[in-house]
Amino acid sequence: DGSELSEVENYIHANHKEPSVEMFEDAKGRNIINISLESLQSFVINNEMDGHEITPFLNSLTKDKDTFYFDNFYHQTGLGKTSDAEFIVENSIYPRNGSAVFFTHSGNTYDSMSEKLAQNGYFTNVMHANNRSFWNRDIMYKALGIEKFYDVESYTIGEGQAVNWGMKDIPYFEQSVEMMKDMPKPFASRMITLTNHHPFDLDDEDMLIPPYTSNSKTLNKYFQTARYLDESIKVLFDELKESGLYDNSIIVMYGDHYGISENHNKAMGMYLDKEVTAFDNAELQKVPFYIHIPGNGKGKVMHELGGQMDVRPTVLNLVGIDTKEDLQFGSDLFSKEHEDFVIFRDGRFVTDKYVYAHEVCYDAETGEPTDAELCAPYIERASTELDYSDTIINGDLLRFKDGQDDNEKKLPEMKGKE
Ligand code: GP9
Ligand code: MN
Repeated sequence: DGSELSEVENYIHANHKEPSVEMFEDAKGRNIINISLESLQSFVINNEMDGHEITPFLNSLTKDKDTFYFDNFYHQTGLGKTSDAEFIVENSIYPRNGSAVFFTHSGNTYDSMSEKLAQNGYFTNVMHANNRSFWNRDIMYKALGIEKFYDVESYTIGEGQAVNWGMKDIPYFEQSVEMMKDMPKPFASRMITLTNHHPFDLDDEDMLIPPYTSNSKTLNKYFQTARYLDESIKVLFDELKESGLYDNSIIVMYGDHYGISENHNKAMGMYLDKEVTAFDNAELQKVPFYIHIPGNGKGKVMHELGGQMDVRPTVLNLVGIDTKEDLQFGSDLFSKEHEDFVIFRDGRFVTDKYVYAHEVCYDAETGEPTDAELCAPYIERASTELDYSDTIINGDLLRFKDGQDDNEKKLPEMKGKE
């Protein structure tokens, strides 16, 4: 039954944060272009590798008057990687521990951002040049109420336009903007990049900077593919301006998960010029988060501590859609009440004062272990929140939520390929 639901609802409503009055509706009516930046971690932003800027375009955005750049933002994914990030951004609910929720719970009822946008007149879609069944996306997107999936068959991959896992990001963005021109307006497109993916292979002509030199081939190549991803975003912005879509759109970008695992701590330590501890590994889970609103003028670097869970409420509030009654664990990053507390899927967490990793409580300022008691209340809250989230997924509780019982009928029909 739905009795578990009311307990979870009470917890979530007690933690609700009011949207920021200054930002609510700032992007109302505009197209939403939400980009998953494959494997992009924050340590490359505003940084250099052997004197080479790694992400010049994304760096310039951090100083742009129309851009909010969040430099204290974490991914919250588990084994489902890209798909977990998609799940979080759509639902503001934690993915599952030890398995990919896209595979295990694609039959559930959800109250996704896409569904909410569709109900508010947006044409919702995902653009990703891979097979539609990868990560069980074709099935899960139906459950998320996404109206159309532009998969690999929507793209033409010409000579030299594929590398590594598939279509290169630059031609992918070029062809995607062509398709956007024909979409009903306003549209909400989630775009998933691919080139900056392990093992970070690139054609010579796309290497815009040399590799790093360390004992990790992976890290060495990562800087080059990150540089390529950056270039592709610049191309996207140029194409959007050329197509006339730019002024009436907002561009949201998030790193989906880490690209460099703890297996490369030694090489990473060489690059960062320090020994990489469990504290540093937690800090390295920071991924870039950008909200670009052409003409807005209020842009700045935001130090608010947040995570992927916050994307749904933040973006919906920006376009003037309230999420007060929704079952979500994140909150609006622009809200004055937003709390500095980010829980990772594996139980680690970060607050403004502490970082908890591998059962050690660290002082966030010094990175040194501190009194375990100081982390205790947060450990409790982190486990409660993760449990509530699991309860929602395992019990398919959203089907009991008001107005969701006839979900099946309300969902827009999945549109097939043209
Ligand atoms: C595949 C792409 C990569 O379609 O999203 O997935 P990942 O391995 O990063 O989860
Ligand atoms: Mn990924």
